[in-house]
Amino acid sequence: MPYALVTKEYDGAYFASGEFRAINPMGKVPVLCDGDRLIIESTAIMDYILNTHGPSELGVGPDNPEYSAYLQWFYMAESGMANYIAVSFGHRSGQDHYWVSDEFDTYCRLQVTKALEMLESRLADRDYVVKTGFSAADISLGYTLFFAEFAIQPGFTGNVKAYYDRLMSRPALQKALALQKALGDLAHKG
Ligand SMILES: N[C@@H](CCC(=O)N[C@@H](CS)C(=O)NCC(=O)O)C(=O)O
Repeated sequence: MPYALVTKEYDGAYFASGEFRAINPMGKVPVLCDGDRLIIESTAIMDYILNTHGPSELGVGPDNPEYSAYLQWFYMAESGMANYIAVSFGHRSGQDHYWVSDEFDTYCRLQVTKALEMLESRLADRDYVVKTGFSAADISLGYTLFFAEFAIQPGFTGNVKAYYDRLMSRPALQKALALQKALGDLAHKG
């Protein structure tokens, strides 16, 4: 699909500004703008694209026997993993407004550990979340694992490590990372 990528400087003051909060009152990225519709929450954005611009082989429907697992991982990657990683990452950043107690940080990391153990079992007999192949659930998880790797370094092993390497080597992801790097280099040059 054709799209225009608008990058924003990762700047707390700008995210808190009236200008940005008119786009996303939560002061976060990403935001999707489709015509006059603005939608936030990365998983909701994927769901929206799949349902309004599909059908796509990335979307798994109720006719697939593994539909429930697809939905579970599609949502859980963000709500049950990335959110905890974000809290822990913020806590370690040293910035006052992200501070939480050490006990809550431990709790957050435990949620991620449990989810990774669950994913390890899920991947015991398959390359992706559903046996029919790569889907939007793997995109959700791919982002979350990528985030975990640099934010809290959980040290992937076994099936999760193999899965992460498989996702990272996908040409589409490599293309997105190259674009991200090029945009970063441009921003540095001013
Ligand atoms: N659940 C949200 C999380 C969004 C989120 O936390 N975005 C981060 C960047 S990955 C952000 O903008 N953080 C800014 C902040 O919290 O100040 C989603 O899936 O879109």
